[in-house]
Amino acid sequence: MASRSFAAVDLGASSGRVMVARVGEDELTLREARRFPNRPVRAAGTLYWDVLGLYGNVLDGLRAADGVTSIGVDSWAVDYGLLDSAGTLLGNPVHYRDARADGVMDKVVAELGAQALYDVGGLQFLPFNTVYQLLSEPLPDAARTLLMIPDLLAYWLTGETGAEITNASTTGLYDVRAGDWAYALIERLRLPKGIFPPLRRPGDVIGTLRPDVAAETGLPESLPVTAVGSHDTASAVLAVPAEHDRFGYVSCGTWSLAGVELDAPVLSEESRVAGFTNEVGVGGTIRYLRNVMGLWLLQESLRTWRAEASLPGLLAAAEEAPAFAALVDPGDRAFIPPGDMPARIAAYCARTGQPVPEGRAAVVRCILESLALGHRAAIRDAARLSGKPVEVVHIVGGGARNALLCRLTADACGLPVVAGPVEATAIGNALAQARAHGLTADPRALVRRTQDLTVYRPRGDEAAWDRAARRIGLS
Ligand code: LFR
Repeated sequence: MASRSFAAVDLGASSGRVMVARVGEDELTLREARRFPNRPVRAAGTLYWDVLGLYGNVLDGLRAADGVTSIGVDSWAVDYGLLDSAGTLLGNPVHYRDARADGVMDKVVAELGAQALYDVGGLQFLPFNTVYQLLSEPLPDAARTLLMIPDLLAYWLTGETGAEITNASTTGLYDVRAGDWAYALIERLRLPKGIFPPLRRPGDVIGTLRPDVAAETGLPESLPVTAVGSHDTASAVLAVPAEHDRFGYVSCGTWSLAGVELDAPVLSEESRVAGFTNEVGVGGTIRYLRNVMGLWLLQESLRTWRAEASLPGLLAAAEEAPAFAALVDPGDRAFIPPGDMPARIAAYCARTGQPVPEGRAAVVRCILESLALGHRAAIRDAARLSGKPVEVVHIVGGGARNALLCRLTADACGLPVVAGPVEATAIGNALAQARAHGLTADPRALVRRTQDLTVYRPRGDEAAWDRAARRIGLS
């Protein structure tokens, strides 16, 4: 394929961007057309995504993306909008960190049985999975179509509805073995079957721009919107610059999604109890991984301290702070909602008989060591439960920029860590489009050849990490 440009619309939990990627058989460069904050809004007690604000920013970004061959959209998973019969959005999409689904998962599990649910969807039990959000309140009578967030944006761009499978696989209502909506489960839960739109796969052309969108962005009406791994993590995993298949990965941003790539799901009881998910990847793979709380712990601490600007200084101070003074289990559900994170960390430490971290550097050290332990446990458990050997760990996404976290992860895992690319999600988004439009190069080899990567080698002291992991009940 001769070099072409692709617009990658990538919405993360804390920021969104429209990137223009130039892709050829031996070329991959990125230009940022627009970057914007993603600020959830609490109104009348409910936490919402500002989805129209995000879409407005996407249109502004596309206006600065002339000359592209296609557009792809990805975002975080599990959240959705509902359309009425005229295609109008009913209500504002609710943020997965809202409390509305609290307690729903436990009720559904009590009624249907955890293993029965896992056997169908293969999904880890997170209280905010789409299925529990949908069951948390009566659906509006007028609801006719459910669209996941990237599918909603693609609908606004093209007028076409559908459900891209990597994101559908995070709903809990997708049958991971059959590769279709889990209609029997949907019926048992008394959800209306008709709201789940036809599935589409990365590489499928969704449609071309609506005339009003073309007029507003200055892009041609004939421009296709191509389905990508619309779940951001699926796009990020496609961009892991692995050399062979014996790798683990951490897609590290607001969440750390840590695990391995498989050809088939692992649906055993042991896997369920260990908290593993079998999300669909690009190219029919399975992303076998666990959600580790991620940089959210740090982001919410900085927000509490109103100290966003002082991160570099805090990381330098954390590097000097005493090791293993206090540790938290980064999978603890108490850390999910927004709010005072340092207070929750202090409460965790007090509850578990550890010294409460004194000062910001100590809190940051605690967070980063705890995340490194979370990465280690997820990768080791994933390898053990799937039988897939892991010889190297790739960290992609914003966390690849955090040298201390990468180094601690290498030490904790006792394996080399390859960090980068930072914009893995946008790159994976663009590469899925490029493949659909004629690229023949292996995407991972192309990322490896063209992007800046940093290698961190483990510095020994495995016994200390083993002891630390045991303190918070991790492997
Ligand atoms: C990461 C991510 C995770 C998903 C979480 C909630 O951005 O998409 O994969 O579990 O957000 O949607």
